[in-house]
Amino acid sequence: MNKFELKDTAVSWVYEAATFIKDKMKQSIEVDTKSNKDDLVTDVDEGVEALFLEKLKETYPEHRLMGEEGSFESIKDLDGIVWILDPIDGTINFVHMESFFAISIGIFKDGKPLIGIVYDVMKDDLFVSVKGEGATLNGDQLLPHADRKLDEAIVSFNTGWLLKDRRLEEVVKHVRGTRSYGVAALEMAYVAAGKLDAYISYHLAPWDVAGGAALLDEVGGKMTNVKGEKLTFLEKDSLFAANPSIYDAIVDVSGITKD
Ligand code: 2AM
Ligand code: CA
Ligand code: CA
Ligand code: CA
Repeated sequence: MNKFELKDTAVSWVYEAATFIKDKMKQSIEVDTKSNKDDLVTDVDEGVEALFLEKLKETYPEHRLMGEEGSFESIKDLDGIVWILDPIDGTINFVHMESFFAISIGIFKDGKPLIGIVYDVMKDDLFVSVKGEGATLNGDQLLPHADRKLDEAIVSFNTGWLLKDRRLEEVVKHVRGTRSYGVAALEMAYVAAGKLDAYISYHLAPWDVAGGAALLDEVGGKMTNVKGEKLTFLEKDSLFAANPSIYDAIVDVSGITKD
């Protein structure tokens, strides 16, 4: 199996899933909560995951799926090829704003990213990476990160994390601006594309980060958890993804990753 063919197939399924999502948006969407009031799921999230399960069974029966809406339960390791799927990343945005949500896929081979896809469905922005081939946005090659000074940086995180870790106040004070989009995969893609300079979260799952991590790997982005440790892509964890030229500066002013 050729990595370019695999990428083309995955992209075609993402477009099919996006058409399904947009059709459902014209009808009615069933919204449920999972663990708490900000943990939403809809029948559309589940429908997209079912679409990928079906496609994989037909086309690549030896590949495994780790999706947010249930298929993750059978995945205990990342041996062989594993598709790590967030069928809709940014479900709160999907339900409330009908925009700013993404389909995110990281196709991993023996625990390492092979292909990354993050698709902003309503904006029609497609971020794709193939290992060793770099990353693209709508077909245009993403450039390696330009050097950035902290006082010219835009950093993204959910404002609620300030309540959990007051050290983020130092980040807010030292950067040009902060943003909060509520869609981790897209925020990581924006860091990969240099539209944002860093993204921080204290609670994400493998499917939130796998697609974005594949993109970031291909442009030389720096990515750890907020303790400065490597991500495993098997457990829930925090995330600190950054243009490598400001990662250390954020650590220096705030102390995150220390202790
Ligand atoms: P989701 O929309 O797929 O659930 C919101 O800031 C970001 O964090 C989204 O990418 C969201 O993914 C993710 N997230 C992870 N765990 C979450 C949770 N328990 N509740 C809400 N969002 C969560
Ligand atoms: Ca969710
Ligand atoms: Ca998600
Ligand atoms: Ca999701």
